[in-house]
Amino acid sequence: METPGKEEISVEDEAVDKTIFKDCSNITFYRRQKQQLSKNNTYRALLDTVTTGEDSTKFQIINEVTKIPLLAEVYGVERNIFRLKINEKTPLKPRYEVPDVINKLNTVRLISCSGDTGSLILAGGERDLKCHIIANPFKIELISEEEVVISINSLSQLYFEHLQIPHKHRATTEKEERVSAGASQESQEDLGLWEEKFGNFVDIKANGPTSIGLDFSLHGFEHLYGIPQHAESHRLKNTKDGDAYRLYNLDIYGYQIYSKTGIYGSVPYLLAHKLGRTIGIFWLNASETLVEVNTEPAVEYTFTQMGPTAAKQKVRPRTDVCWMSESGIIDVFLLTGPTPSDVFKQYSYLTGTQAMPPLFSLGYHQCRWNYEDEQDVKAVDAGFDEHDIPYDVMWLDIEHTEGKRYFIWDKKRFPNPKRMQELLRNKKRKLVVISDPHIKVDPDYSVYAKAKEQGFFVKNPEGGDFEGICWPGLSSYLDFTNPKVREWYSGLFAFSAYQESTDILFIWNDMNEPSVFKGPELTMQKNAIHHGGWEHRELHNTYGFYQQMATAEGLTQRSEGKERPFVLSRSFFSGSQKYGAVWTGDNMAEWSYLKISLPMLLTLSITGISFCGADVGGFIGNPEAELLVRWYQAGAYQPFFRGHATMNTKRREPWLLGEEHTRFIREAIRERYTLLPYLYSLFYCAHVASEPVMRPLWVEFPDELEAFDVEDEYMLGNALLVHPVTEPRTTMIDVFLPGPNETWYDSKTFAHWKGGCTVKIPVALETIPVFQRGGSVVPVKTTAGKSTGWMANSPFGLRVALSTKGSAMGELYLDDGHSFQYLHQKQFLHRKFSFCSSVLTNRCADEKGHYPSKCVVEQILVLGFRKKPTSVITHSSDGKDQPVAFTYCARTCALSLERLSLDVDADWEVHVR
Ligand code: NBV
Repeated sequence: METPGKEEISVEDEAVDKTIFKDCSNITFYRRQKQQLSKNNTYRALLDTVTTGEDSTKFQIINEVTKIPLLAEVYGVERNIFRLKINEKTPLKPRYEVPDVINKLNTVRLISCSGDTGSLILAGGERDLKCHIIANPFKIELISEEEVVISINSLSQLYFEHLQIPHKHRATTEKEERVSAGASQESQEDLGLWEEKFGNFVDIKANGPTSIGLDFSLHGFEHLYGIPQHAESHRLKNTKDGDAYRLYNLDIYGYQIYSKTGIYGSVPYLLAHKLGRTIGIFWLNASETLVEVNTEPAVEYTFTQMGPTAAKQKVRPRTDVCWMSESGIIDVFLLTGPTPSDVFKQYSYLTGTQAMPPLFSLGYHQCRWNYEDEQDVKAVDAGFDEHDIPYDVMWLDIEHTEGKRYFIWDKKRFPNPKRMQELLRNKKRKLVVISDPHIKVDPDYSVYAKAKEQGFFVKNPEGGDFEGICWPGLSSYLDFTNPKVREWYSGLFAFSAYQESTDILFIWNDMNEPSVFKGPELTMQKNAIHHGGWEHRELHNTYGFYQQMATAEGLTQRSEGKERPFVLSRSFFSGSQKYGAVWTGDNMAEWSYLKISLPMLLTLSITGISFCGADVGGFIGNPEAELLVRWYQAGAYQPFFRGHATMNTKRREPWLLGEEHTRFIREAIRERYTLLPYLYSLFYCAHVASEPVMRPLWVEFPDELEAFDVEDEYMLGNALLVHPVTEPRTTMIDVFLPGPNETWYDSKTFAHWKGGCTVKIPVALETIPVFQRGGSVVPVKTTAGKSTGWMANSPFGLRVALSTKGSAMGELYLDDGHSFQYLHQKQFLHRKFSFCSSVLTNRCADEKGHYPSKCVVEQILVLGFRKKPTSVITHSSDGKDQPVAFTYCARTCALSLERLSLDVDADWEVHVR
């Protein structure tokens, strides 16, 4: 087997050596900022320079010591968003501004209202929002309803390193330079101005120091979330000195948990929530970034001299956030909410919504590094049928290629890829194969030769192609930041170009941080050069984003724009949601990793990336049978559901751990399949209305303080509360059921509780604690098929859970599950089910959509129906009434209607009397 890369890296059952990766103390721009900011660092806005244009208001700010001017621009953006840009007024050359992430925006003209002489007030937008610019010291306050919500630079952490004439072209001595960088104590080497050492690596900085930073005080807020990806709690923690959240995409095998180290992807966006308001801060920067968070809790002061009514005064809590980036400009969006759902819409207005996934991709995926050959694939595929376990997608890892030459099959292992795909197609299943961004240096490999010829690789500082070690051995890396490279790469997925690929084959982009085995921190050196002459340091965090973009485009194009792509990417950035799914990388087969997968996925979900999952079972190591079962149960209720394992682990296909465990895994996967109509409808909602599929409790219960810290349970949509079991040998769990006015129903036993309390639930190994919220209708399929393809025409069921008022509501979205016809031809069905005054109705929720369906609603379950009905009658739109049989259980208050035949796409009513 030709895998020279593995000599460089050992694939053990243990996490990788941590000394390979930096912490804040090794990051020189962090040290420079800390050192400089400890000194007097005031900036002053020059309000006599204010100019107001169509789009923005501009003014200069100067550093009181250096007197070098910066140019600030404030934009009002549609939907109550403010944008602040700060750049050098006259940079020696352009600084990097992140392209391709932000949608086309409509700006709102800001009107300047008079402030006092030392300030300027800008107003605009739909609501009572004002932007107050204070001249000296420079500060901006964002005011809503006469209250300051966010203040910017109130801690004077604005930091901006100006581009300088490089060393060799100027006469300044190193000493002068250190002084100008505020660095008289540390040597230039320590401060990494023009050169930075880490281990054996030297980063030569052609542009010198270019770091930027700014602080934000969030008034009244103490709950912050976001800035993935970290293996950390959902709520952001206070950072101590030297332990900031790092955003730097890195390949960390078996990453440590409860750590602020950056792993595979970065979304430089956080949300803050308090009673009555949610806001967001989106720091648009693709270079290495650090975020410090510090909450000053609310303090109570007592004034003894005053009268009794004023005896106590509470000072609001406040959280200070400081963003620091190695390079680029300050470009920040303030999302003013005020509700969580407003913030989600504001963010997706900027970066796009979740792509509508093909239905099959919401089924179960079976992966392993590696399914060895065609025989293996055939046997695993048959195993699912033999054991009556549904699955949709077989995955092939790097060993399916000829010597890690992506797009070329290893013909010894896979002599007839088309035949293999036909086998899967006949089973109505799909295949996903891996395609990494590194390209083997081999002139006989056509992908390499063509890319080389056209100059499509990232360059080294000397102008040659950058070469690094990865799976294929010596490799070059495609420069996906170049639109021409993306266009060409997309073309490689055409059926004519990708030999023996068919339309059931989809793609997995791995190692796209990018991972470079012998590189600094196992990634690309920062002075590698991209299209347009930009250094890698400027755009590192968007490398994987661009690869996924090009891959998704390629899959769409191969079908002439007709079929939805599916692309899983390990690395991501803001906006990656437009191109497919992401997962949490190389986790371990340990309970603690199962547990942390929940906050990790919740964080991704609220930062726009709904289609996310964690390797079920844990990638590294051998899960005990109980852990594997629990992981399947959790995964069944998460957006992307894939079992995966590294090489050297024992085989763990769902039927290998004994009859009982197989049964529980089968049940979990089957439950997932019955739930697909609900899940698919949630994805539609994420796609069109920006609502995350998986939601932390605070999103659904924003007025309930107790919900703000919960991360061991979550809502799937607005109807299901899921509390996966993440501890071994659990027999009882505490489940927090939010909302004093809510009713919750155990989805299996139908037991119910009033919300606003924590209940103890007994659990056996087969139990998945899932609770349906009173007032909801969840559409399901009544049985699971072999794969989603087999279920297209199978009947629906409705799970109606009544609120205390005896009502319920829910929606179903349906289309062909694979094409773009829902978009272009409005071929979809959007129905709304409501239960009110003992009548369940099925009505159209969106008249624009048409998609005739052969499916019927076969079962209806009504939970919380207080008394036994005397009759149940269905009433169709053609006026026909028909009595139907029912069963009623007085103990559980569950009414069940079976063997119905109500068209899912037609209006009807069910009257319960
Ligand atoms: O391609 C092999 C693996 C893959 O299975 C895994 O899911 C990725 O996260 N890949 C990483 C590279 C090697 C990891 C040691």
